[in-house]
Amino acid sequence: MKVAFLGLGIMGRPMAVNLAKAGHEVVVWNRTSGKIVAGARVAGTPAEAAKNAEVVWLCVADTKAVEQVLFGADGVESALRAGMIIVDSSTIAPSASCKFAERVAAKGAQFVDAPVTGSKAGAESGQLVFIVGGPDQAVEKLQPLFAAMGKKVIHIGKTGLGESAKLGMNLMAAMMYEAFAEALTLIRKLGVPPEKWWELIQSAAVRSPLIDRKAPKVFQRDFTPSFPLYLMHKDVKLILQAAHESGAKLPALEKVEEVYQMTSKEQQGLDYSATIAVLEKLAGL
Ligand code: NA7
Repeated sequence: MKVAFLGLGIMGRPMAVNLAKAGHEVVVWNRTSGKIVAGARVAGTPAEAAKNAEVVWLCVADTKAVEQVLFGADGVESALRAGMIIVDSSTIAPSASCKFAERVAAKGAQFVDAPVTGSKAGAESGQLVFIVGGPDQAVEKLQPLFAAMGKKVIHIGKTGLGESAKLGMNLMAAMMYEAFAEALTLIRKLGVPPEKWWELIQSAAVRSPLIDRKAPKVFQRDFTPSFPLYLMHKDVKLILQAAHESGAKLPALEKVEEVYQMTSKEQQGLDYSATIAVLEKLAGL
């Protein structure tokens, strides 16, 4: 298929690489120039990338970035045609996805929200899970592209529900990591050897694949970003916004957000596991 891929960050670039590898005709664009993808042509603007595309796939930082790429200067909007499908793998506000879908539909194109889980490693190995909201027939047409980048597609329902489901999942990720980080801080203060404690966690019901991935790096003080702190903070704020809009109350997540607020500017680009440094500082460790 002819695909324009917009946004070549930690997630977007390997996704575009896998599309090109699978034989699709890929044109890429990134806000900051200089990023290339083997087998893909580089376009100068989102509009140019989208010009002859059947599918325009976005993976950019946040709601504002999606709006700019779609509707800003030289955005995709001017290239929209009937039958075109816009797919957004960025994690953004579900209510914004619905608004973008309406604007895109005014030009006869369709919008599918398809945020992902699987992190950097999943994007590189083509093992992402797509969490999808949008019309059945558009989602069906995208199957060969999903297959090139991922191992599973969960079609949750109508537009916006992919993002809503992703926010529910990331709420758990932020809180599960916070639980681990607070527990590790406490046991160190109490004098429990961390390696003995980790042995216990590995044998207990609280064990989780998420913490299994994060903990060894935390023990090595390796905060190389797999999921950058600034993006998890963005998601925590999106979750609180969605809670506000829907009338849900999330008192524990509000507290977690306070921890994110205490992170330094230097920590923003590190993995979100670096939030443990805030707890360590508060504990005098
Ligand atoms: P990264 O690695 O931080 O990459 C972010 C990408 O978004 C990168 O290509 C940025 O371009 C692009 N970006 C950021 N702001 C804009 C604006 N305003 N306009 C156009 N492009 C922009 O993030 P990930 O790849 O880990 O994550 C991407 C999404 O998936 C995000 O929503 C996550 O929560 C999930 P740059 O190179 O900085 O010019």
